[in-house]
Amino acid sequence: MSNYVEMWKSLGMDLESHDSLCQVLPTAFGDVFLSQDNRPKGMNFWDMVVAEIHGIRPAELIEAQKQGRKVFGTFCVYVPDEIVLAANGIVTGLCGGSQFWVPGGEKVLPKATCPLIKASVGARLDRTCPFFRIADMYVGETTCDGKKKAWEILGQDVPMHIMDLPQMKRPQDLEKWTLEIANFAKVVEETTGNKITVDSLQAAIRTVNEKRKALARVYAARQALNLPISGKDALLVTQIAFFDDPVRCAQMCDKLADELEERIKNGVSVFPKGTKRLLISGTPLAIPNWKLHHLIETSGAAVVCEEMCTGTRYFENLTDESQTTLEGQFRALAERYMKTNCACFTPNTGRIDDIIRLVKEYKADGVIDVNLKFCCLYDIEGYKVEKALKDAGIPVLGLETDYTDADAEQLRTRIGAFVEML
Ligand code: BJ8
Repeated sequence: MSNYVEMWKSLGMDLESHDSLCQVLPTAFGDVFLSQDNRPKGMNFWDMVVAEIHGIRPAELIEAQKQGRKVFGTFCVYVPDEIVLAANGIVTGLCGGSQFWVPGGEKVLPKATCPLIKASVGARLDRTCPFFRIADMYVGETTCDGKKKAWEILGQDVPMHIMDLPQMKRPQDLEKWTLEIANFAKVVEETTGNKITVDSLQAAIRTVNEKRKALARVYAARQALNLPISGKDALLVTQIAFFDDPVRCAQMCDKLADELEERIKNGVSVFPKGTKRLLISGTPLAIPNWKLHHLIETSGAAVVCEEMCTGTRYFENLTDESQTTLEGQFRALAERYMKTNCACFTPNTGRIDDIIRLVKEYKADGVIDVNLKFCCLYDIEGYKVEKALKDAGIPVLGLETDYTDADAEQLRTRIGAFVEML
């Protein structure tokens, strides 16, 4: 990634510190991904993207900014990309998934904060992530308490817009979210200088729907009994989807899905017959958090689905494309996004229904319900999730972890025992 030094300098990044991150990433990626046998050829694209993760896409974003486009950094799957695209803006995910950034976050946040939040704040304050430097505006949301308060620190020297997400799903909450989306549209129009029209929003809704359909095709291939792709590779596809251009993302996912469907026809599997199939539910796994998938897939099991925001919560449900007024489109977007079941909602029984449905669809032998340390929302909801799964006769293992490797061996033992029991 050394070709990008001048670009990083111009972004005001801390090059020395950033260098140490660049040094560890290729080894980690090699150990986790390139060590796998018989990977789909289509994964070459994602390997290339990761090899240049702080280079290729940031360079594209800077180029787009030179053409007058604005970049919006987001942290949650409830923020509607469609609104930004409709004003010719660009969306990039900003959630931090590396322990490398956590100490930087701990300088200003309590240690007892979820690692995703600490890493995101650390990446910004330590100036070691180009995406944080490039974004013209951050878009936060009122999901968990940790994020809400972190926005006040993150927004100190960058324009920050916060979407007030309802925490219940009553009719008045849908009304409120529709208004919140309409208000976001105004903010995006002001920031980009572009008007959102029925046509531009229609095109954006279609673009994002196509991306969701393509991701769904990749996931559908994981429902086959012979698994054409590992859980690690599928997770990587989803993680990169938060950063990539949505049209290219859909094209690459469709190409990969073609190959996976062909593999299924030809009986090609990346795991031996009889490998136990696990569904993972819980808090998101932001890039480069590959820890759990790697532990599972080197412990004799395969991950067949993620009921996570870096998984099905990202692409399930499409937005209605038939609306002909902006009001109707805002409402359609609100309806689509309110179908997502995050633990920040109460009650959130829809998530339990989702998990049980996904277990059947992906023919999972068991579920690992994972929680990022200090995420109370998913931790508390874990009680009901695990009870419902047990009641349905589905084996479940609850795990809590963070971004460090300190608990890796302990987790491996627990995962191994769970797989053995299945
Ligand atoms: S829709 S899961 S992306 S809020 S940051 S809640 S892990 S303590 S990320 Fe999320 Fe949107 Fe919900 Fe998905 Fe817990 Fe950490 Fe909070 Fe987190």
